[in-house]
Amino acid sequence: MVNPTGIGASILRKEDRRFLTGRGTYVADIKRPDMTVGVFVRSPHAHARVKAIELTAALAVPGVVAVLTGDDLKRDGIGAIPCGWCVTGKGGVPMKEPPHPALAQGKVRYVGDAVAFVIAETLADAYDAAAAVAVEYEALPAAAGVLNALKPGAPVIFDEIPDNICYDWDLGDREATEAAFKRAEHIARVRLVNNRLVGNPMEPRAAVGEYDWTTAQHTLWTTSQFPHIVKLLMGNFVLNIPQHKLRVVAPDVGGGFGVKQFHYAEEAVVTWASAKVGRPVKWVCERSEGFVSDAHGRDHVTEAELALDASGKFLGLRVRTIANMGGYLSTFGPNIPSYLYGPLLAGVYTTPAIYCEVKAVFTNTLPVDAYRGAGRPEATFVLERLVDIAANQMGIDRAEIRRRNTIPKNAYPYKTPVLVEYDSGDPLSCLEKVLLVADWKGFSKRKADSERRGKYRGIGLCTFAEACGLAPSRIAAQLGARGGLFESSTVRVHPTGHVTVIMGTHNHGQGHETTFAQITSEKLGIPADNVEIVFGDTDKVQFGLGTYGSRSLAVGGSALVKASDKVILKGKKIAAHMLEASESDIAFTAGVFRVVGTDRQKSFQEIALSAHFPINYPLEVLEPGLEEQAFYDPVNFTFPSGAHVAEVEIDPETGVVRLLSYVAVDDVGTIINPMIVKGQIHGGLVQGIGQALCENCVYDEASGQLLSGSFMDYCMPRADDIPMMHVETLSTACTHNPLGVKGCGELGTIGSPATVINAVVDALGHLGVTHVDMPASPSRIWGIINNAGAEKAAE
Ligand code: MCN
Repeated sequence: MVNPTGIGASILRKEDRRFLTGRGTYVADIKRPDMTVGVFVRSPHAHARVKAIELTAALAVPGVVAVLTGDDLKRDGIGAIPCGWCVTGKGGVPMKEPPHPALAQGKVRYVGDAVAFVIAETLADAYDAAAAVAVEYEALPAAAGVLNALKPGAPVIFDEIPDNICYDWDLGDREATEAAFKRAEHIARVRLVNNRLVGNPMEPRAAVGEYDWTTAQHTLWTTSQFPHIVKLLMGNFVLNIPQHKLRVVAPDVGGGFGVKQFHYAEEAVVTWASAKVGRPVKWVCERSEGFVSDAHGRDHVTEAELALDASGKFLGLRVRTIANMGGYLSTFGPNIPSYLYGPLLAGVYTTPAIYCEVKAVFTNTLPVDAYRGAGRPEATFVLERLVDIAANQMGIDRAEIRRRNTIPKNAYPYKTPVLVEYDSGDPLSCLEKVLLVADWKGFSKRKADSERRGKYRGIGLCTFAEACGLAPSRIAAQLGARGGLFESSTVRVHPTGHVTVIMGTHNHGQGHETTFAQITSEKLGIPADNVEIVFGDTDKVQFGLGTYGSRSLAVGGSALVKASDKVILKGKKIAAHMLEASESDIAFTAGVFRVVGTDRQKSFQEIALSAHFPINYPLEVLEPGLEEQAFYDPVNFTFPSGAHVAEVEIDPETGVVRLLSYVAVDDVGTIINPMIVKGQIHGGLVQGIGQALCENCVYDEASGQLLSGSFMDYCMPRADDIPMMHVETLSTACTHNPLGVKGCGELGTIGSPATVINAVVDALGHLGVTHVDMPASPSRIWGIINNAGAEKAAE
């Protein structure tokens, strides 16, 4: 009998009952008795020495409670904000890791760097006092872009790192790749920029700190995707608070997209400040403040080449990337353009030799870190642009060149030349399906129709694989992670058979309260409505590592399965006792414990009740209670894959690119909730389409000023920019986790930038255009069309 709320059911999201009725509890909603309000004074300079900070006027503003600076941090022995990942470069040279003080000490290194923290009775008082903080700066020349920061004589951001290079890293077999290029009949080349992005979750970041001197207990409420990691990093490395005296709570969080996955300076300052002033302190980030204080994403400059034989078979891939780290290292920053990038360059292809070099560079910009997809969209973009360029130059259909190079289903497990082994996949089926659904063959007719209307029409294709489900701790540690990346789950069965599941992952839009209830429902044979999912509070949750890298289902869900299996095992012992049978004769299916081959049985509820009323238990072999915990560390990443097709139409008069259709066929293994998976893919697609068509974080190269610091200048995609998208799934089960699942949270973001830009380039192909950098904004496209026109006229 199919379980109507189990695995595979498209049930509505349980959490939407509170979200859609405005009853969520976000950090900004937290009110504590006697609470004060904090505001950060931030640097207007990209690079400057802090000569002096004069606080007299600020302290005289009515309502001010305190003004704290980097000197106070120093005096209190507060540590620097730590980085969670150490990348080792060529020749075993470890990355440079300069200290990151929570409030600037001596120098500011980007516009928005925090210089002082003002605490007052009201927000208005705090703003008045912040305006009265007089900081004397000595402005220094700034290096905003990576190319500027690498120039000889460039401004030096940290005195101890005169070349501004954080690491110079490589991956793959250099010699084998050079040999492949020597044998090549054709070489396709591209030079591209992967544009910098601002995450902009719906809810801006916020933090509330509180200190109870009677118990020496600190509490931090924060907009975080991983409260336990904040507790560990902040408690242990920054504030020196014993772990049992620190509670971190991340209640409802209104989207994170990676941006809330780091330990931020503001969290440490608010926690420290609340103990210092002896009152709770709340900071809520302004929307425009988020532009200069939330870590940014992407920002690569890349040169890449693909070597092919005469038939279009890929022989070798060579990639050189310069990645922007910003003014300090963020929690996962160094890992994104290295281990989350290089290993993805194999894509779904059989390319035998790959060599990738990455220079990570400090600049006078906000720190750069993970943003949905994190490294994988960048790798996919490089590869898929090259594949299109090669196909066009060699006169091979773009679908056909992919077909010729795609890993066949029977070649899995497939070891790529860049570290990873794909356990399962069927990318050719994804490709054929997407071509069919998108009517790839019928495109020329539609193009002719657009031409009749004076429009340029293009079709784009991208096939890709991603690595998610972070991470096997063993592998992550070899790659530089400074901690394990397992996950945990506790299944608590109440006497009535209702269940509370306590997860180490964090739900901030992904539907965990529903899908984890569905897994429990399937495993224990109870309705999903009988299951409550708890997460996000380090006092309620056993240690857990949070949500990012599309890991929650593959890693957290597997921990839940393990804990449920333990509950079933214990249930069998209880059933054996109650039914006077041997434990090995008890079978459990669909919520019923049965003596095999008989009609003697006990329901899950009866077992739960018995566990709590153990009147005649043989206590030496059977403990009362029914609660089990499990920790799960995966043996490998999961490798979802997909094939996407987009069609665009360009108006040559205005340069506006209109996305006409988008078809995605994705393999995410077993699916827990098809509706949630589609929603996740939709959301991801829109974020990738945003990067491709409109989003762009721009710094002035000369001054380091942020030019796109609000929604007036930073263009987010809106509903009317996006057509009805067609998402289909295909399931090849992951072979190494108990559910056979692969992540889906980032898929859309990984495939869509390349798909859309391949379509845009196709639309402009008749003008001789071979590459367009993102975003394909109207001004950029209009410029390309008109320059092409001018060039043609000059011929
Ligand atoms: N799921 C499923 N079947 C599968 C795969 C997933 O039913 N085969 C379900 C899962 O049970 C879960 C959801 O889909 O409910 C996403 O699962 P998963 O792929 O494991 O991703 P995570 O839950 O770990 O979420 C992280 C991922 C990332 S890395 C970013 S960034 C992101 C994203 O999810 N940020 C989001 N999706 C987001 N969605 C919202 N609304 N807000 C964000 O901040």
